[in-house]
Amino acid sequence: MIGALYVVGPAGTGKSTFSGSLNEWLKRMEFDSAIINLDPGADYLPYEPDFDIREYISLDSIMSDYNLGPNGSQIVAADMIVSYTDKITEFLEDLDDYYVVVDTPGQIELFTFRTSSTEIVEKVSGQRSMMAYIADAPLATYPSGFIAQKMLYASVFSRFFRPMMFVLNKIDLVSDEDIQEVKKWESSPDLLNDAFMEEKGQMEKDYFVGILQAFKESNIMTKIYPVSSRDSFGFEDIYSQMALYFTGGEDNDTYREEG
Ligand SMILES: Nc1nc2c(ncn2[C@@H]2O[C@H](COP(=O)(O)OP(=O)(O)OP(=O)(O)O)[C@@H](O)[C@H]2O)c(=O)[nH]1
Ligand SMILES: [Mg+2]
Repeated sequence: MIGALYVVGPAGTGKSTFSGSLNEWLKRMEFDSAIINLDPGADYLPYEPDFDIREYISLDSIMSDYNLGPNGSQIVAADMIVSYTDKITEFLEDLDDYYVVVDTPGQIELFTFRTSSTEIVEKVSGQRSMMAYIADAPLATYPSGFIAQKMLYASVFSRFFRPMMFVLNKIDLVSDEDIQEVKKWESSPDLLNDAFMEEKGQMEKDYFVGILQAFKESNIMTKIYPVSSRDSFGFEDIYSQMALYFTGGEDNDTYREEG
């Protein structure tokens, strides 16, 4: 395996769609790519997984075996994933030249906030691991929505300490002007400050100045990756970042332009 990209984020932001589209895009560019589903609770996936945790973990069986409701069984299921990491590494054994995309459980807490998740990443791909945090573009066009998602991104980073991309998904639902605006906030916290004050008013000032200071000092504002997983748009930059990290850029200009 060249490297694994773990796709994380809140429920419904498009993790599975992004995972499937990225896998397809990599294949279209003639890279070897495989996709792993680590969501035991997925009823439907918008792609055909090459490795599927649902073959080993069944939510229905957990519910009846442990007498649990849907939320409790999701947590047990998430915690069981770590017992199957040897199956995943077995699956990866022959995939030397592959990029691997890993779709994670629906709710962010089931992966990011379980103790076993860092162990899963370590066992499956160790240093060859990166994360893509999938944010919701329509929410990010509000300063408060952007900040809230950045804070969640920071909390994912705190857990895994791996290279991460802040992916703004569903950009087909927002205007180009809005995307440019979000990009400006990312590059200039002072503009974000002004936008936030306009949205929320001066009353929040003390809170926000502190948060912004933390963002600045922790270098959490770096770059955003706008994509539409629905329209398969924006994946060149995602790939470039993966190639840069995993291969030092060696692979970087070998993909062929589409069209
Ligand atoms: N318009 C638009 N819709 C999208 C995009 N990506 C995903 N969606 C839609 O968003 C909804 C949720 O997508 P999923 O890929 O299932 O999201 P998820 O984060 O995997 O969701 P859970 O695993 O259930 O938490 C679906 O209706 C997708 O079709 C996109 O780029 N644009
Ligand atoms: Mg999903």
